[in-house]
Amino acid sequence: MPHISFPARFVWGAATSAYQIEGACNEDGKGPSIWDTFCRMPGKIDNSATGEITCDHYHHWQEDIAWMKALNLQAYRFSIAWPRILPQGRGDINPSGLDFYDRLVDGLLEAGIQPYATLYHWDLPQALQDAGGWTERCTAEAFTGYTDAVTRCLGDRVKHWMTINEPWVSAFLGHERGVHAPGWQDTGAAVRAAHHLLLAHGWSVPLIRRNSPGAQVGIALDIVPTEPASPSFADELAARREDGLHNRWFLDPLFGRSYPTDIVDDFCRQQAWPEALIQPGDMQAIAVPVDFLGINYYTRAIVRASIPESDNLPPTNQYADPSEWMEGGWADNYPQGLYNLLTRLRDDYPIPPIYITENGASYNDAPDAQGCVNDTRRIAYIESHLQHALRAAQSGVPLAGYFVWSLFDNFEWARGYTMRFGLVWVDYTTQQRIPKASALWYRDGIAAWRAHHHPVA
Ligand code: IFM
Repeated sequence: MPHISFPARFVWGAATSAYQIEGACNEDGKGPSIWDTFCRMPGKIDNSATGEITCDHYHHWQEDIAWMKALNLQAYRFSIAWPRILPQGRGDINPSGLDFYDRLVDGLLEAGIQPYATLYHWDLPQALQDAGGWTERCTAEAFTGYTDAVTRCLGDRVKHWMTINEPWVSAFLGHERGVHAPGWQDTGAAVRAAHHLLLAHGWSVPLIRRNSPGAQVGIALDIVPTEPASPSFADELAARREDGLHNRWFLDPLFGRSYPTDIVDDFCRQQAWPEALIQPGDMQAIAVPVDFLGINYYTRAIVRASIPESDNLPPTNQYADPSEWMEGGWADNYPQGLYNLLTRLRDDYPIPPIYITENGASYNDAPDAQGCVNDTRRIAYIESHLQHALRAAQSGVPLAGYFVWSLFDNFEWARGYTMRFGLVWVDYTTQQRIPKASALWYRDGIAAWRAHHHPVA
């Protein structure tokens, strides 16, 4: 178990998000989100699944906190559903929505678990989408009102905040490829959405600090290390471009370098660079210093110039060894990529402390005759990624914590319920939870780490 080699102040956790686990989509005054709408569009989600019930965490949150405690988690990363708090996206607050998170946070703290809250994990209120959603600057303005409402209420107890989860996914999968809500296929719209997501982040950080004194504030990015499929110049160039589109497009402005010019040029050539997108003060707002950077890592992208750009990213990773593919051919298991990306961040950017805010694998092992879920491949995945994270930490990357994605099996967006990422298996009919072998392994690793570093705690 690699846990024990991590430092005494390391944080061990697991992560989820609101739409993926809560259910209760129409309860207690919650407004519809773009995912409620998207799930009703024919052909968008495998087996026409929805997040209407999923793990029903909204009603099982007390039991779920008991599971977290039983697994020795020190921290729990969850997201807050904007349409529960502001059903219309702005305006009147729905007190029942805030109450839910108020109780959840109190419950976590009573159980000795630190809440790590994400403000936006993709469930935009539909009312804002009806007015253009993230392609409009006013959505970033509305986000500050939402941030203010949430952090005024929870800021006394939540001391770790993430503004936006994976802005690339929200902007480009949602507005360019059309495979996530809202399902648009327009590169210019994706560029606009990306800018407004970053603005929402930048404008919110000072607000959070005002309402939550002493809090640590960051953003969670999905960084995908890109590798050329061959040493050819064309493949090298294509890999560099993919890195620009996916990684530098967000890292550069967050670290004060504005948007990468090679990619801006590409967008201009495609006539996808929006007029008057950047207004005075925007880039300074986006570059507000953060207290930590959240990194979500799953896999790499192996890039070949001769195939269409959209085929170069996971889920295909067609040049990787198929024996390393995770469930659904989704991505290949490539732990070395985590070391590569962490050390690259250390070398290329003035990084603050880093949390791995998501890392995990989709393997669909089910309960056996004895009711045990023996997910040995997930244990191997997490163990090898921890080893590479440790190597990176030992070479100077300021690593502060690690969150498994996910605590529970849950609604995996366009893939519905066909992929299971959880440490805890969920029966979506009975809502029974069964900790998998990986959950027990993770629990024991944290216990060993605690016994080693904090013997009297
Ligand atoms: O389930 C998602 C999560 O919502 C965001 N990061 C990647 C996970 C696995 O696809």
